[in-house]
Amino acid sequence: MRRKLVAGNWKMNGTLKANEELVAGLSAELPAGSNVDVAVFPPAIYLSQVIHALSDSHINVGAQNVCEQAGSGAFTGEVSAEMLADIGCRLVIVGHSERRAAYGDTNALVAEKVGAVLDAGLVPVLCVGETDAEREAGQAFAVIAEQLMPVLKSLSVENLRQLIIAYEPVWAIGTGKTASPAQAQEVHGFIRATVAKADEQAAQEMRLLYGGSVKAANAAELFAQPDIDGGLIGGASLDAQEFSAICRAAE
Ligand code: G2H
Repeated sequence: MRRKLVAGNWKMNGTLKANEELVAGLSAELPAGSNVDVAVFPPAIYLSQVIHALSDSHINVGAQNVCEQAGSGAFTGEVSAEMLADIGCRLVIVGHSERRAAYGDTNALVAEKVGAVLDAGLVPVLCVGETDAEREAGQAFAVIAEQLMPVLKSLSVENLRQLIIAYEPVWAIGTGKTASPAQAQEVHGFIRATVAKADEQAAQEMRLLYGGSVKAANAAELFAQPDIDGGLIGGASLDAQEFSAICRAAE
């Protein structure tokens, strides 16, 4: 049985004060002992604040991006996976569509970042997903296979078994449009079958998250699908009550 994971991607949102309130709300709303794993991904500058605030909590903290270069060196403005591990991060989102579209995260670079995250002992949450035009052209599976391939090819079986994949159709991100549970399940089934070609056990154990305008009102139906093991939540993760309701929908 795969444990469900609900992950909150705060994107470029937050202030010291707002984070303190959000984390206090989550701690109050989400007591330990649930059968759902929960993680939040604040902006890099607030990671230490949130890790400290959640130090006694079951809620994990992750980063939204990472440098593909290991360790330290002359890479101005970058943060390495080892640095994230050093401050207590547990997970890292890699290849979010916003980074692919605006910051040059190609499939090859994303695969390097996934490797860097694993080498530092952290868990990558690899994002994949097609645009509206690609879906309309019947290219959704081909695009996702192309996004997966460099990662699947570059990882050892042992590392592959650590990976989490999030399917985020670009047309559903922050748009209010959600993939129907059947549409999402179809792609999740495809992703699991693709991973199975590399390693059957990894495919069976791997958590596949759905992301794209998930809210409390649509979460339960999505999470009930056989290959959907939780969600990567953007806008709705900034409201403690709404995010907690999504976490409860995964129980
Ligand atoms: C997709 C998702 C979180 P939202 O980007 O990664 O955002 O839930 O706002 O669509």
